Amino acid sequence: MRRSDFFLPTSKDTPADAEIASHQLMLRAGLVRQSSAGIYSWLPMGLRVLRKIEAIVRAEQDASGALELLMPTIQSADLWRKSGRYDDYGKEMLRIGDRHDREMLYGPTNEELITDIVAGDIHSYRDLPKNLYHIQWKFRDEVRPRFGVMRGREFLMKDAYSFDLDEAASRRSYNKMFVAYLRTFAAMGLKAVPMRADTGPIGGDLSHEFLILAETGESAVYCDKALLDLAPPVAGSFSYDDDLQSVIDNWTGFYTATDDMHDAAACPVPTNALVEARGIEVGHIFNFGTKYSKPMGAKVQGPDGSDIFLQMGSYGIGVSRLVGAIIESSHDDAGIIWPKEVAPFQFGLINLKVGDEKCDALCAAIYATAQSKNIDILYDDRDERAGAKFADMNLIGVPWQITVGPRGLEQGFVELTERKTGNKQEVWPDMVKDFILTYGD
Ligand code: 5CA
Repeated sequence: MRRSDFFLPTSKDTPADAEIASHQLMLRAGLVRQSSAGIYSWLPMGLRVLRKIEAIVRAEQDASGALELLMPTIQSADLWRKSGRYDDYGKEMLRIGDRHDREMLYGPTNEELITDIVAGDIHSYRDLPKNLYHIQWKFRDEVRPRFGVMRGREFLMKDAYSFDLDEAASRRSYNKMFVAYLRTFAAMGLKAVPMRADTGPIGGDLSHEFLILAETGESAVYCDKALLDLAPPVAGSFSYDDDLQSVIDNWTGFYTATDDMHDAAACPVPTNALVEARGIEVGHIFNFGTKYSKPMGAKVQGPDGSDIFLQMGSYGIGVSRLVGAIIESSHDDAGIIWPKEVAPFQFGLINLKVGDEKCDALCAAIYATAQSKNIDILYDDRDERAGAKFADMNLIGVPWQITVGPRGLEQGFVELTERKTGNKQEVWPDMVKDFILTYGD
């Protein structure tokens, strides 16, 4: 992408209404614009990142055997009356009347809708297990939307719903998602900590939250340092056909606690092995038996011909929240530092002297090289001061910067800078091209 063709409104000024780094940087780096409280438009740069995160989530869900579908954002109130949650949800639910005065709502989650679909179309134990997911916008009329996309009112969630014949099978479905979540966050370059959690309005008695650690996290957490050193299960080392209980036991065998649970005097972990941090909840999984299947009539005929209500679980990932959470855990004073797995562009090409024949020609060649391999590159071809171009490239956080200027070229080199470390190397142009051509191999 040529910067001159792109829509990337960046700014040097810290927006007054943004309290935390990720929110400030998302506005300054031109990722989002607020349209009303807790509701955002995703500009082209922000959308690129959102799509990358979505793609990683989708790939890991698919690998675990979950099936993607797409349910609507607007749901009927009647469905929620069946489960009893229409009244329970209170003011957090956005209620809408259609032209026939039918009561509708903007879905805050989808347990009712998916259970209704399954109740209508799955009738035999032979059709189980099933895990169905979608990646869809949700609306929750949060009392205090804040921190930009981290606690929005409209937000993008991946939500999966498992249906099984009995509790043991339902537990296996839960375990699969647990492992898929460990892999999903690792694939984004993140370290996520699973913690036993409350179930709140979703219900059930088995639940885990996945937190990523960052100073501005909403919850204070304590955990055994050893948990942070665990490597997530890699392909080949496990199979989704196994019950995976030993993997889960390994991950949940460490001490973790939230602020209110933690008692320093009674803590089993010695102080020097205890991590005290703050966390951002990026995922939450639940197992709740027949809480929805019973009232919504989701049952199958079992092997002996009797009716059996389905055992269910639901599994959420905050896709739009992750954009903020990743920035929160990966930035510096100059701007965002994207992990390459989710970066909107892998390379930023800076032409220090637009109009100089040699600079223009080499930049065009480097740009073409990246394009030939479908590697995302942002070419800053604007006639701007060098300082402004560097500041912008640091702000938007592209992993590698390639700087082409007349002085370097006279001696035959260009500069390659790693955003994360700031390490600079002077290299021959052909080496840059080779680096691009072998990038990610
Ligand atoms: N039905 C269940 C699982 S599918 C559910 O709704 N779980 S949840 O309430 O925990 O939400 C799932 C994830 O969505 C959370 O872990 C969080 O990452 C994200 N999320 C929840 N509320 C918001 C919000 N207001 N803004 C941004 N992300 C949110």
